[in-house]
Amino acid sequence: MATARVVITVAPTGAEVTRANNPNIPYSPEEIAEEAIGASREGAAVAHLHVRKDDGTPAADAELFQRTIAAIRTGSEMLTMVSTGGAVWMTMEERMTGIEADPDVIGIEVESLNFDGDPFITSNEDIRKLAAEADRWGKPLEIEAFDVGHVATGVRLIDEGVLPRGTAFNLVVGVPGGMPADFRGLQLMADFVHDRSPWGVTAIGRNQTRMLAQAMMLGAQCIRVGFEDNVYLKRGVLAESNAALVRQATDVAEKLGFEIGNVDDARAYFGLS
Ligand code: KMH
Ligand code: ZN
Repeated sequence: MATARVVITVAPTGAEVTRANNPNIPYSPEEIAEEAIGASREGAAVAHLHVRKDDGTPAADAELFQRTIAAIRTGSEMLTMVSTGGAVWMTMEERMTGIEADPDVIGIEVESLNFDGDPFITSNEDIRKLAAEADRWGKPLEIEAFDVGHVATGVRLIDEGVLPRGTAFNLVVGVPGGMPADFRGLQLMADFVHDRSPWGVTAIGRNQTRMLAQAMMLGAQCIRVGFEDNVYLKRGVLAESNAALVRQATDVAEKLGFEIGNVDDARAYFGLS
């Protein structure tokens, strides 16, 4: 049996955690890029990006995305993906600013939920607007699915031709209000993925490592780690960097018998030539 390969995505900063949670969280474009590049040296092939103001407030600013992506590209060949989830309070226009930074991949929400208690809304109109923008820029999308219904909607949008065939799914478990970080939930979400789509898993919080192990055993081709999802290396021990979190994920993947995917594997995963 050929050894399966797993692409690792790093999410260096996100929008919810702050330096009160972990003082090592990067805020400036240069800090975010340095963290992404450090993570790429440990095996991350993709960087999922949000940007921040100097004080750590989530930002919706094309220039910050541009600086971050330019800095990453000077130090790594890893793929860059911009979030269009942004922060719960952003308008869709604000959430879409990262596209102007010419990333390799664009994230897309296809449903709504109470995200840890806050309404996080993505309308049908938003989805179509974003899908059209991604098409105009010639960029692949990654569907961010927070529950099984989101996966079902992603499948329907592909079948209706709103989203391209082969669009990747990121199954996110552990956001309060979404699918819990629980073995039964992840299995169910994976069962619903479109049969021609690659899929990966993001697990928020303390069950992260065991959920990512389950994801790989279920056939996930991509796993995500980073401060956006979890600031601890293990119970009570804050991670010193995103690279440390990636090193841990790499270690687990290799112990389970997987090889770590490189940038070419990441390009194939997203259907990039
Ligand atoms: N910050 C959350 C509201 C994404 O990047 O697409 C949305 C989020 C998911 O982080
Ligand atoms: Zn994100």
